[in-house]
Amino acid sequence: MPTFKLISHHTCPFVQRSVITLEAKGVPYERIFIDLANKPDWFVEISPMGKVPVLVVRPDDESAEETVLFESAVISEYLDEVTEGSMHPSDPLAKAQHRAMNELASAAIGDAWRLAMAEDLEAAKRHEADLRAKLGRFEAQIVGPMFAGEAMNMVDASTLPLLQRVAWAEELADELDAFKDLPKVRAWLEAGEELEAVRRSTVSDVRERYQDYIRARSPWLRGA
Ligand SMILES: N[C@@H](CCC(=O)N[C@@H](CS)C(=O)NCC(=O)O)C(=O)O
Repeated sequence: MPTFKLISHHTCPFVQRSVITLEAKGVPYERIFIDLANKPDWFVEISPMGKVPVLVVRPDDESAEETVLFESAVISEYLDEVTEGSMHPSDPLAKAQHRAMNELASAAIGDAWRLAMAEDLEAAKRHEADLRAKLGRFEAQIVGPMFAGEAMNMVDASTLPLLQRVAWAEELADELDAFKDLPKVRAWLEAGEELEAVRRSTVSDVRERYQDYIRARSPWLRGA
């Protein structure tokens, strides 16, 4: 088995996806945190998009070179393939549907970010509406307690970091409730946060760090 080094940021939901996958698969890894506001030169050199996560894969064979992977979906797919079991359904059509939902979750992370960075409540509500349209698609498909039933899969790993950040952002604004009338999504988040792989996937103060970050940039939010 190769060894893995994950280049991370404390609050990044895309990084958290990779960590959940590593944790769920029980794969040992080293985690390096960087400051995205002041990216180290070595990171700029290895990261083609200048974004985290980046997974550095060091092969067993010491004479072979390290490989750098970027993009959270690609990293998760690779980790899933080189480890025991799969976090995808075996049926090709179901697998394709799950991958499509992962894409939807990525787009929703964009909505959640725009919501958190909105300059006023009106703008936040617009982004929340975009987000809720996507969450409604999940609501219609969730089996419970996880997306596809009892076992955690890749859609859970891709989407729970999004749901956590929506909840953390909206704790700062009583007027927002992205989970209103979406009981399955809400229950999914609650059940997901109990999972060991999810609990271990962030630093312990991630919620405070995330809220501090958005408070500093969106002064209309409570407590800013
Ligand atoms: N599509 C990418 C998105 C990753 C991403 O946007 N990461 C953010 C942090 S959450 C980043 O590194 N931003 C730094 C920058 O854009 O300069 C993925 O899925 O890995």
